[in-house]
This record gives sequence, structure tokens and C-alpha cells, in this order.
Amino acid sequence: MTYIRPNFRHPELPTNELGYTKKAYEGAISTLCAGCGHDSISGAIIQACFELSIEPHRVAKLSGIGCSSKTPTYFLGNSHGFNSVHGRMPSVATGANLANRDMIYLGVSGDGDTASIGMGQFVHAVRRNLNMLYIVENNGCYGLTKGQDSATADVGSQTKGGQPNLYEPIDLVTLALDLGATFVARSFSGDKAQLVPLIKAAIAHRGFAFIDVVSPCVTFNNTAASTKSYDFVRDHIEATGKVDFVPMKEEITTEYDPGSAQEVTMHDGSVVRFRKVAENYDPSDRNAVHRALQQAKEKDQILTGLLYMNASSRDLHELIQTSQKPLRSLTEAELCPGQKALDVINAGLR
Ligand SMILES: Cc1ncc(C[n+]2csc(CCOP(=O)(O)OP(=O)(O)O)c2C)c(N)n1
Ligand code: SF4
Repeated sequence: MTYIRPNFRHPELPTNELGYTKKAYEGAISTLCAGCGHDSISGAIIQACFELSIEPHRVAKLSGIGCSSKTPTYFLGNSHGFNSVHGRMPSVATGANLANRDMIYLGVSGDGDTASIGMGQFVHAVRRNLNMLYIVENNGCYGLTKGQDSATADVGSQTKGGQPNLYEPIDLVTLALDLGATFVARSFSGDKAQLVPLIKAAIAHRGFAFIDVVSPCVTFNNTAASTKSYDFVRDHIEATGKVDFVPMKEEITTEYDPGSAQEVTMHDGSVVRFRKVAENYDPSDRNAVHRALQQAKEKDQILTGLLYMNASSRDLHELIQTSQKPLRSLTEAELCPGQKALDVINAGLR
């Protein structure tokens, strides 16, 4: 955390396709604790949006309550934002999404915000395949309210000043897979090289894209007995492979030996390339992913990477055939098509 950010920027800072430097994607100066994993995730979001050359006004940032939910203030300061009530971000995201399909919806939540008070909301956003990126900044505790155990804390894991946790954790990745999520990833706030392409692919994904990011809370849950501490995560992290994201407009230049990379083309023509994936790992097979997660758990490993992806699913807009145009741009004639159209609808209901 630093309170001083110079206004001066080098005149030759790299720009993206829109001519923007990274500054256009930054937000207010963070007030989180120095070393908090959440700040690194904000940095990865800034980097991903800069590299994707996203127009900031096309993004809607949504969150609940918590240190994690505060972070949208610290990135994309030129975008729309709605800081909702604790655990209620998914319903706000659903409403906004249905009213305007042209925006990019970026939800940020915490493990407390999602796995406890917001659980009922989260599961329905997943099963509806709402077109959004949903990031959980998972530190195993309620940082904002001084470090109580959250529902993702492992059995025996201990926060500063707390007792070892007695309860089985909720694994949000497994849950999202069970509920039919069409893009499921896990990463670590300290691994920007992995996180940035994951965020880019998740933004390009049509449907619900879930990223569970282990993000240590340095103030309350970075102890030697915590399984969400920097040391523990670094010692137990295991990646399924590497992911490259190639946006639609970019020519694919790098080549790999046949069989060494698996490519999935997304609905907009972008490509996700899986590299160095273990032989028995198939990110398109939900059951195989479940098995890999279970095996990792048995070995005390935290499995990261783009774990599962289905690039050809139908999102909520397709399922319920929402308006192609944002509701705010519909004319009176479109909103009120007249008695004849109403008669046809009524006849269809008899
Ligand atoms: C309805 C309601 N209940 C409880 C709270 C108190 N509260 C604020 S943040 C929080 C938990 C935050 O934990 P998490 O979502 O994991 O975020 P973190 O601070 O760890 O990033 C709680 C219980 C609240 N603000 N509103
Ligand atoms: S209390 Fe924990 S989660 Fe909150 S800002 Fe500090 S380190 Fe981050």
C-alpha cells in the first residue's frame, strides 16, 4: 500500500490498440494492508484489461462487502461500478446483465461473501450460466471483520489468534463444477503469469466464468498453521498446465509440436491454448477434472490453472432469449407492440 502515486508518467509508456497506457485501467490508491493478496489480483485485472484493449466504459464492476469487495475501487477507475450488499452481488449482476448484454460484467467477491451469506445467490448465478466473470479472492477468513474463519478454511487451519478450524471446508471450485459452470479456474494471487491469461480467457468466455484465487490475508491468516498463507500455498501449489490466451484479432504466431498443445476456439474466435498439460488431464471432461481435484486433495496439493472449460455452452441470454438491444435503448414502439401482438401472445397462453 502506498499513498503516493506520482502523476507523472513516462511519455513512452507502452500503449495498447486503443492508444491507452495502463493508467487508463488503474483506480484509486489501495487502502488494503501492505502485502494483501487482493492488491495483486487488482494488478492482474488491470494488466488483463489493458492487454485486451477493453474500452473501460464497457465494463461493469460488481461486488459485495469485504476487503475483497472493496477492490473494484482500486482498478478500472473509468468503468461503471456497483458495490452491493454482503453476498448480494450475483443478483445485482443478474439484473444488470439482463438489462444490457453489451457490457462486460466483472464480479469480485470474497470467500465469506460467496461461501456463507452469498451462497444462495452464487449457486443460481452459476446454474443460470450468467455471462460474467466471477472472481473469489479466497483467503479463508473474514478479513474486513478481523479474521474469523470462513467456510473455505481447511480443517485444522488456524488464523492469528484463532483456534484450529473444526469444520470441513467448502471447495468453491468443486461446487461450481457440480453446478454446471462452463469455465472453472483456480489460481494464486502471487502467480501473475498464470492469473493474467486466465482473466483474459474468462472475460472472453460466453457464460459463467469462475476463478477462485487463493489470496493470503497477511494481517489475520498468514500464520504457519494456515493453509491460505503465502508459505503454505507456495509449497503446495501444482498447476494442471499452462494456458495461453490469443485474442481473436491476433494472429497465432507461436507454434508447438503436434500433440504438445491443445487448442479450444471460443465463440468470438479467440483461442485458449493448453500447454504442458499432464497426459491424463482433459479440461473438457468434467468427471476427469473432478477426479484430478480429488487426487490433488489427497496429496495435499492446491491444483491451479484453467481446470474446466466448455466453449460452446448456451448462456442465459441464449437460454431465455433476452433482448439483443440494451433495454434503455428500446423505443416505445418496441416496448409496446400493440393490441395485435398482445392478442397473439394471449392466444399462445390459452
Ligand atoms: C448483512 C451483513 N452481515 C455481516 C456483515 C459483516 N461483514 C462484513 S465483511 C464480512 C466478511 C468478509 O469476508 P470475505 O468476504 O471473505 O472478504 P475479505 O474481507 O476476507 O476479503 C462480514 C461478515 C455485513 N457487512 N453485512
Ligand atoms: S485485513 Fe487481510 S484481507 Fe483485509 S486488507 Fe488486510 S490483509 Fe487484506
